[in-house]
Amino acid sequence: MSAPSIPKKQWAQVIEKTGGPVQFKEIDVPQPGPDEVLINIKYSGVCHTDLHAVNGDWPLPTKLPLVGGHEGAGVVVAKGELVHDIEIGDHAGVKWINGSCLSCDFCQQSDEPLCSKALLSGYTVDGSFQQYCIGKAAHVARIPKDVPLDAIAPVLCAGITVYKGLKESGARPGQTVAIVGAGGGLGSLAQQYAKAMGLRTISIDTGEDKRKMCLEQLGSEAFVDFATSKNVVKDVQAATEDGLGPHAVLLVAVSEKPFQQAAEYVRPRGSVVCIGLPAGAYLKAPVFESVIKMVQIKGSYVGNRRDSAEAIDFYRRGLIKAPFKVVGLSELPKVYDMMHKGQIAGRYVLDTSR
Ligand code: 8ID
Ligand code: ZN
Repeated sequence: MSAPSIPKKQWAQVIEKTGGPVQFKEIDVPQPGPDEVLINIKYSGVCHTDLHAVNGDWPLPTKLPLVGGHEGAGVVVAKGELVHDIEIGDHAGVKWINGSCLSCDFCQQSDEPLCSKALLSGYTVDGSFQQYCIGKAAHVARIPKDVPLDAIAPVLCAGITVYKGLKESGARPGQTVAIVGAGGGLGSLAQQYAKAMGLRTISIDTGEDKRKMCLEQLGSEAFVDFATSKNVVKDVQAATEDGLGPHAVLLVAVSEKPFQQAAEYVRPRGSVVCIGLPAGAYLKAPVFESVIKMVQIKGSYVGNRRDSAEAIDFYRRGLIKAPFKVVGLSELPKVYDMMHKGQIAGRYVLDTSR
């Protein structure tokens, strides 16, 4: 294949300072280092993490100026001289873990997200809200050519993260998982991965659109509306066949309250997996019930390279169908606005050509 021509300038969404605004403007196309590839991003999903980064919600500073985005799918257009296992023309994805040291205790055991030197796409290094993005070759996701780049984009963070979270939950086929924040990006994919893994799901979120999507499109057996329910704990338990509560809870909501409720409705010996990262939030659980019910509470953070490849393969095999809407890269501020208001059912994906 002849080398593609790479422009000097490109369009990107950039913040100059924490709090925004996000500016759609022309910036330089970066050049890959020896162990890096340059990916011509075609589509990028918008994750709530990107909005946390704009707002400065977390106790970890971002780089500035910053190009956000970490669900970027596209085509490799250049590579450094040390890169031998991915070729120009291959399809590849920029995920949250852009790179890691590959030699620390955690990297050696395939726990790359725990590497203290991990580079975070759209946070500590520029991400996928631009037409040309750099990724460390060891970490970019390999995307088979028969997989559509728009649909796979949300899998690159949301899909990998919920797939890993479901594995961490220990729930087994036939058991029930409550998905809290089920109507959002992670939540919608969580229902599909759970179903593909033989798990049953109860969805918790709010509004008619999200109820319909969860029950009619994504395969949940029950929906509890946290805004209208008089007693979420009772309603979630009542949604399980024997009334004892779900075997696991996946917390992907962006508010603190559900992080304080889950241990109350989870089934004895069940697990509560915390994934969502609401600003300044604390976990709370009654010690007495948690002890006598032998409840496990844990965190789960994206996934390693193997989890990423597996999550993509679930999609490739036709097991994952979650709704997404495509809009232009220029429309990112509108997407953030809807996300902030909780108005997005599923995921928005940005087309970087407009
Ligand atoms: O590796 C990780 N742990 C990881 C990876 C990726 C994303 C963590 N995250 C974090 C994000 O930073 C964010 O904090 O997961 C969270 C969810 O990301 P998202 O799915 O991209 O957000 P969304 O699409 O806005 O969906 C959030 C949903 O939560 C619902 C909202 O209605 C929305 O549908 N929700 C809220 I806000 N409060 C709720 C409540 N009390 C609730 N659902 C149920 N009960
Ligand atoms: Zn994300």
